[in-house]
Amino acid sequence: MSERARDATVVIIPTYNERRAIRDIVGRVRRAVPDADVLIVDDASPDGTGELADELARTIPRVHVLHRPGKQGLGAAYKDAYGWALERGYARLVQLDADGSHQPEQLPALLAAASRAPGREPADVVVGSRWVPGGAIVNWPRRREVLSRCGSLYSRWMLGLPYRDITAGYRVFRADALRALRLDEVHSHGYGFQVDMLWHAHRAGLRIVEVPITFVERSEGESKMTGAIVFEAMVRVTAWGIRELPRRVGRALRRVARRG
Ligand SMILES: Nc1nc2c(ncn2[C@@H]2O[C@H](COP(=O)(O)OP(=O)(O)OP(=O)(O)O)[C@@H](O)[C@H]2O)c(=O)[nH]1
Ligand SMILES: [Mg+2]
Repeated sequence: MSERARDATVVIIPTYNERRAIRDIVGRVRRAVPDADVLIVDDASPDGTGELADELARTIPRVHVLHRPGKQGLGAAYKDAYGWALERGYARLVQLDADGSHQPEQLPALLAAASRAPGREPADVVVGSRWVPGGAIVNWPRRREVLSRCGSLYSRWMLGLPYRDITAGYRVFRADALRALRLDEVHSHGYGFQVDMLWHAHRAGLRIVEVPITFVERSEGESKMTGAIVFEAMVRVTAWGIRELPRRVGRALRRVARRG
């Protein structure tokens, strides 16, 4: 591993049929964080995103491509990408959607929260959050906003998580922190994957910080969000919540006993 890689950041961009968006987003990432590498993780997109990604990797420095044999969901793509990045010794891993919803221009603020500063410990996990003060959404249909807010609220409540945006996909992980997680226990695919990761991180005692972002509705390509993805997340969060219940009740009782 080179000296550079030891303190380097890799921005992971999962793609499935994002041919119309990928060139623009890679350009924006390179401009916003010139020192960071980019890893495009493509699941054999039928629209040729993978071939375009290869061309970008040939022509733009520090752009890499990980090809996967077929569409197996966002969770599987991210886990492969984490493995790729940890093997190569990157210090920070960023998750960023290809569709422009996560603005690369806001990445320096997220990365700053993961760095040491006077009087502040670096966060292990930084979540680009729509639902903290200063966060915003642009052009999102009311139906999607309601779904997202309800998803976060439900997960907060079921799992007792103290964060606002639980399903957010714009995140920074410090590599050391990611290594401390049992990734083999994370099996969710769609939104559920983001909840699953945050819940694992929380239970591992990692320092999780939310930084406000402006989330922009995709302008190109098609959504991969399906009813099945929402259903998967709901079923899993409900099951985890029920499994966690005895522990939460135990903690609450101990708190009451200490006060009494
Ligand atoms: N490699 C890979 N990427 C995926 C897969 N599913 C979605 N993606 C990518 O993951 C990112 C998020 O997916 P989106 O379709 O934008 O899902 P979303 O953000 O929940 O919903 P919309 O923005 O409304 O479309 C995009 O960059 C997709 O191309 C998958 O199975 N494999
Ligand atoms: Mg999207």
